[in-house]
Amino acid sequence: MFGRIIKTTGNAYTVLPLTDNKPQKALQDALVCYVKGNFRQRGIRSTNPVAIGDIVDVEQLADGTNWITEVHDRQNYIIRRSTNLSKQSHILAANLTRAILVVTLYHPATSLVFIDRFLVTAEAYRIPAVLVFNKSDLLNEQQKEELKAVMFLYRQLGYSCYAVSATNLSEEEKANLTQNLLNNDDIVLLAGNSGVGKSTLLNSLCGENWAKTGSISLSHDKGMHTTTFSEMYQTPTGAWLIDTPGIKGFGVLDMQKTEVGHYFREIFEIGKQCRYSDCTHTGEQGCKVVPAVENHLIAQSRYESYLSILSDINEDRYRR
Ligand SMILES: Nc1nc2c(ncn2[C@@H]2O[C@H](COP(=O)(O)OP(=O)(O)OP(=O)(O)O)[C@@H](O)[C@H]2O)c(=O)[nH]1
Ligand SMILES: [Mg+2]
Ligand SMILES: [Zn+2]
Repeated sequence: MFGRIIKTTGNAYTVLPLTDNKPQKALQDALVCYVKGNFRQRGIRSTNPVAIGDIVDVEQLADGTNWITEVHDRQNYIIRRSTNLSKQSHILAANLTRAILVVTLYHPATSLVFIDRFLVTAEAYRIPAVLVFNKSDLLNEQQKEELKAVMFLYRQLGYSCYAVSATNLSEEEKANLTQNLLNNDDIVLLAGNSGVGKSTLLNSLCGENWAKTGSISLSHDKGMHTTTFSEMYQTPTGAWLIDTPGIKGFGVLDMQKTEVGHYFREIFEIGKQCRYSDCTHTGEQGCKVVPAVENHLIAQSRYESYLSILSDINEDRYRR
């Protein structure tokens, strides 16, 4: 039997059988499966050998237990380091149609560096990413202006942006999000910091209170890590939405210094005119990127995110 991983909990995986690569959609046919302790995915070192969204082969034993024997080649995946410098990597999800990064500028505050690091990884693995700015109901006038500016920045770069309030999504907003992001059979990741409202948004879009939601710590203005495992749920249009546990840092993985600029769309465009093709845009002669930052053609925040990824890579080299 083969199927798609629709839920991961520690070492148990729920697999939905597939026929001709299409989900059968009969959730009662889903099997709880395990992997052997020595199971390793070739080529990728990660803390989870099997990720949500993976297509796997399952062996069903006579004693009633089900074992994952093979992970099929991944179309794509989102991978990160748990902390910027750790060697441990974690595959968030695989075989995605697109990724939605849920962001709140306040309560809790998502940093622009976090947004950019996520977008860079999505670019590197060719996964279309969109930004959903949640909790717009909590913003004051000044914060609303800030949100507009941030959305303007990312829209200019070509990323679709939505400002919503997941606890109070209008029918029109629901229809708009569904039409643009949740077509039949799409597999769509919801990612973001803890407490930004991923599970709340999922429940609104699925029309059911399937995913558990939590509260925000009053003293720290941070989420409480309510969702502890990844699970995908089907929307009324037949798309699949993946709820994931909130993540703190987003370490970018396996990138050469000269490659990082390829995944910042505007740095890539302007960087084509630098004198040297291996320019890292950090003070080389004939670099066109640094002057573009000075002239506000490239946002300061984006350049800072770029430098922060470069510095992780430098740091790594130093440690080796
Ligand atoms: N005011 C307001 N509160 C919201 C909104 N969306 C979510 N919340 C609240 O924010 C809190 C956290 O929401 P969750 O959906 O649990 O957040 P999460 O991103 O799934 O968090 P983790 O599972 O910890 O990663 C809950 O108390 C929600 O009711 C919103 O649009 N406006
Ligand atoms: Mg959650
Ligand atoms: Zn340059």
